[in-house]
Amino acid sequence: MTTFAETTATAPCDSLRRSATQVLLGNWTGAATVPSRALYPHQWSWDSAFIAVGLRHVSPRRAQRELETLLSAQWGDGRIPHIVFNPSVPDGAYFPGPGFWRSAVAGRAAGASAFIQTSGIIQPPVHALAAWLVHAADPAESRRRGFLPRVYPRLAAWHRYLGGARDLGGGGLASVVHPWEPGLDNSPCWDAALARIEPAPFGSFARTDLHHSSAADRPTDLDYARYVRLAATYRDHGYDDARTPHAFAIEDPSFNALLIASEHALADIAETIGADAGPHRRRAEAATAALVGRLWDPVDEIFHARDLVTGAAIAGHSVSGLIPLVVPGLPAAIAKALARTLHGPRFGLGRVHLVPSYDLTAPEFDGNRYWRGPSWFNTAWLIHRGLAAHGEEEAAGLLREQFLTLAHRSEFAEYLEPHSGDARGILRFSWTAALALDLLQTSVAQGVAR
Ligand code: 9WN
Repeated sequence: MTTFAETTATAPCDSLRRSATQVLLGNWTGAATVPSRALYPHQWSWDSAFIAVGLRHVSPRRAQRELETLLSAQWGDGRIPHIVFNPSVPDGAYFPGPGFWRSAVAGRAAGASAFIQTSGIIQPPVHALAAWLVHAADPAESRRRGFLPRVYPRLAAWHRYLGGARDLGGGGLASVVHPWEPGLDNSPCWDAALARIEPAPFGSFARTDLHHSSAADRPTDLDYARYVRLAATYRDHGYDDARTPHAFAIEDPSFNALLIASEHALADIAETIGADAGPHRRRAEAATAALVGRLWDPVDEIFHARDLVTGAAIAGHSVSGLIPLVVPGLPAAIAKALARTLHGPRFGLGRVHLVPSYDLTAPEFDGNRYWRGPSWFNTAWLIHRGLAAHGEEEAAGLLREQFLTLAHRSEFAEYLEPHSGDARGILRFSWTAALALDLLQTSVAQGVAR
């Protein structure tokens, strides 16, 4: 095993900046950025938010465009779909494509666009935070283009959807209804809930991901059969949250933490454009209390997801449970406890590369397979941000240095095996490049607010 100390030499900034910018320019389609030309040839929701955070350092105008392209596909009920399909890419290039989701027809009652084809599920709400950071990169250009007044109503409608139709548990948190929604698709945390789902017949769908990535790094066929069943059931109920018999309904800590961080950003946006910030601040405070009240585990010192079908907390220790560090009003004692967990045996900060997506000591840990152990760059960026905001400068600095070195060395890999730091998934992955650009600009000493 290579130790982290042996492999980190600070990446040369100019070369890193140049190659990260090239990745983003290469993945730009004219109106948005694809996560990867081959594996993910459309626009993804939370990817675009992370991409905009990095693009703002290259072109604030293009970063605005990235977010506005995504928001133009928003549904009438407020949801921002997790994929916006590029009509010039053939349907068979990605599974499940537009022919599976049939958004214009199946989503009509929920207000899906008749013209822009999208999926019907969602991803974590990082968008208001991204919009605020994009504005902050060049406030004069943002004001000149009326960026914030244009995106504010759409972002507010998105948050209303999450706080309304998606509060399936009635406790003030948003729920996810498909493992693709929290963005951590095959986390071991979803195993028990997924086991309840009748898989779709194996011959009824054809995966395209295995044409571009190793099968050992990806979810299994059985996972996919269950993903397909859940998505088809939602679609066949018109993507109507009240009508769908949700067999998978989970309150995820990371999803809700990002909603809270974005609600604070929405309050900042409201203040800037002369709208009423009060309701956003109050919602952020109430959701923080709900997050702590419903998902915090003071014994394990981590946030655990809650399965709404059984009503029970999900015992696994996932990186998702550390991401509430990004919540500005998180009680200081909880932030300290999360930092302890991060340094402990389950996540091994400083002894492995970045932050593993799942508990290193658990039998289900798999350092190669997607969200069952590998370290991802977006979660490292979020945790870095949270650590810096809560005064954990040393840990934040360590994570930042690791991030920049590994992003460069891995050619902007999608994810890494945490022990070796070797690249997994695909290379030239957009959010890895974008967030490297952001970290190059943001030192711990400067703080992370801008
Ligand atoms: C399904 C695009 C997306 C990320 C997700 C990641 C992966 C898709 C897939 O890729 O999910 O949405 O096909 O596996 O898990 O977080 O947004 O990069």
